[in-house]
Formats: sequence, C-alpha cells, structure tokens
Amino acid sequence: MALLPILCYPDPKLHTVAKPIAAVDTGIQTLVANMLETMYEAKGIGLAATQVGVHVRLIVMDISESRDAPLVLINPKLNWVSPETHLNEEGCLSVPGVYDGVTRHDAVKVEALDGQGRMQWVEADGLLAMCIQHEMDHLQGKVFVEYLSPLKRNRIKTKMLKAQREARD
Ligand code: K1U
Ligand code: ZN
Repeated sequence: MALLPILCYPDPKLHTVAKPIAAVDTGIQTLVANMLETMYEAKGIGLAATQVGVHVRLIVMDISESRDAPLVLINPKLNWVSPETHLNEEGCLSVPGVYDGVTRHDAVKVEALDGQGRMQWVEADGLLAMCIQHEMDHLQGKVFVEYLSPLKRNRIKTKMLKAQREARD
C-alpha cells in the first residue's frame, strides 16, 4: 500500500469533474486500498479520488471511532435527500486548518458499487450524510469553501497560497 499526496485548495485540479468507473478491477482495488491508507493517516473521515488527483467516481469513508469500518462508494448516485437541512461545521483534507458552516440535507439515500463491484444501497443521516454530500461534491469538482461568501473564500485562498509558499521555501 502507499500514501498518496492530497491536492490542496486552490489547486485547479480539484475542480475536475470525475468520470464513472467502467470496471472494478485490481487497479481500482489498489487505488481504494491506497486512498483508505491515506485517509486514515490524515485522520480524515472521508476522501474522494479527486483529492488525490485521480478523476474517477470513487469515495472512501470511515466515520467509526474505532477506524475499522471503511465504506467504499464507486459510481455513487444520490437517490433521495431529506427536505430537512442543517448548518454544520465542516472541514476538508484539501483545505487544512479551515472549518466553516455548510448547509446540507439531514439524510440521504445513495446507491453505489462497493470495493468488490457489488451494488449496495446506503441510507445515511448525521455525520455520514454530511460526509457523503461533501465527498460527492468533490467528484463534481466542488470544494466546500465554494458555499462560503466570496470574501471568506478569497481570504482562505490567500491563506492557503501563503502556507504553500512557506512550506516550499
Ligand atoms: O473530503 C475530505 O476532505 C474529508 C473531510 C470529510 C468531512 C468532514 C466533516 C464534514 C464533512 C466531510 C474530513 O475528514 S475533514 C477532517 C475530519 O476528520 C473531521 C472534521 C469534522 C468532523 C469530523 C471529522
Ligand atoms: Zn473535502
């Protein structure tokens, strides 16, 4: 297994729309294993392939305390969203150190292939529902800061670019 570099906002590659996966082959299974290792090492609860520069419709997640309940969604399709929404604080491994409020549906129903290529149906609420919506946005090339005001977003962009410059020099 291998740790993969995570793209940092405002990298333009984060705005690429991901393509469906034609077959869950060994190449995809290796990518799943590497993304899970990368997510656990970064102490995240989710990771989209977009964030590691691979533009295919693949998400890994684990919201368990014990970090031993991975969930793999390949070609996820949102079948239902609850009419109720809530504003909650979110973070993103591609925008390190930034947390802000985003309004999301309280509950969602998704269908997707699992890591073995079998169809699964997932009903989620709470943190898992937030995480699924956040990760599905990544697959559409959308980063959570795009829900914030242009003023906040520009401040975040400036802060990220400064941090990236300082890390380089
Ligand atoms: O996609 C990502 O960058 C992962 C992201 C997922 C996420 C967190 C919170 C709300 C929605 C989606 C993270 O894992 S951020 C870091 C984190 O571990 C975390 C942040 C807030 C609550 C719980 C965990
Ligand atoms: Zn994110």
